[in-house]
Amino acid sequence: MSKKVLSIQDISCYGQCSLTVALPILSHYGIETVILPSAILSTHTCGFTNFTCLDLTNEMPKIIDHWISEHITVDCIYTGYIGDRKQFDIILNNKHKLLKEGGLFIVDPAMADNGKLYPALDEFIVLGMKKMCMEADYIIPNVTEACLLTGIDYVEPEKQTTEFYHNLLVELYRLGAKNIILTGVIDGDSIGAIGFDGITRTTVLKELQPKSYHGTGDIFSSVIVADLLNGKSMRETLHHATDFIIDAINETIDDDTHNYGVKFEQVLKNEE
Ligand code: PXL
Repeated sequence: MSKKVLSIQDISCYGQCSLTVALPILSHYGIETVILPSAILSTHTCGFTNFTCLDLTNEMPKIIDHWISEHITVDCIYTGYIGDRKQFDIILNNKHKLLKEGGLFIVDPAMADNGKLYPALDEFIVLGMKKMCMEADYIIPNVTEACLLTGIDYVEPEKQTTEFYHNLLVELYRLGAKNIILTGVIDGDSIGAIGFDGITRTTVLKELQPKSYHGTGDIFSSVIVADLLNGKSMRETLHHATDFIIDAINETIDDDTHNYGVKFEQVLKNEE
């Protein structure tokens, strides 16, 4: 039977991130999607100015209450970018009502990159993401997010060591997350991710790409969510998600007009 995922994140109408990438990717891998949009923005908030934002915090409990009255449940709740701190309690207070028994709560604490919080966010978002990570079955932070969640000082990529990554993983596990997938891990000319379940570390590294793009974190997480629900192992999942990002960058890199996201659609097409 096909699995059902509820994805809670914003709709950035233009810019290839959050729900506009999660939905096509999950659907492609045979997952039924349910969405709870946290806000509607004209674009994402990095690299664009004067973007519009319609906050949907007040609508969220009404949508959830209707689902509960209809006995709607899902196999997984997958959260991403959250722009309003009031939404964390709404999600945490309702997640057990919406998740089937044994269902997965997967948190991508999408809030920061390259040592900095995204422009529209503040420390209350960090606190809220931390609360969600404490209850998660899987969390998928990048190195900057892992530092914000643990209080470990961020250091530039050239200074990041195996020990630094290990400390981040151990501290994130101590927070309460059952499984951690740390992304954007660098080793010389390689980049990738480390999975950690409290005992075993699974490291997958591939060739560092010449350019980085916005939205690749959301694509990475969406592939991971799909693969985990489809029963793939941590190692298979990490290989697939890192290869997917490399392929998407290669599809995009020759087009100078396309710098707001990556052409992940071509990768899905090539996988058919
Ligand atoms: O890709 C993460 C993301 C999602 N949604 C919005 C964003 C960002 C990152 O900046 O601005 C609105």
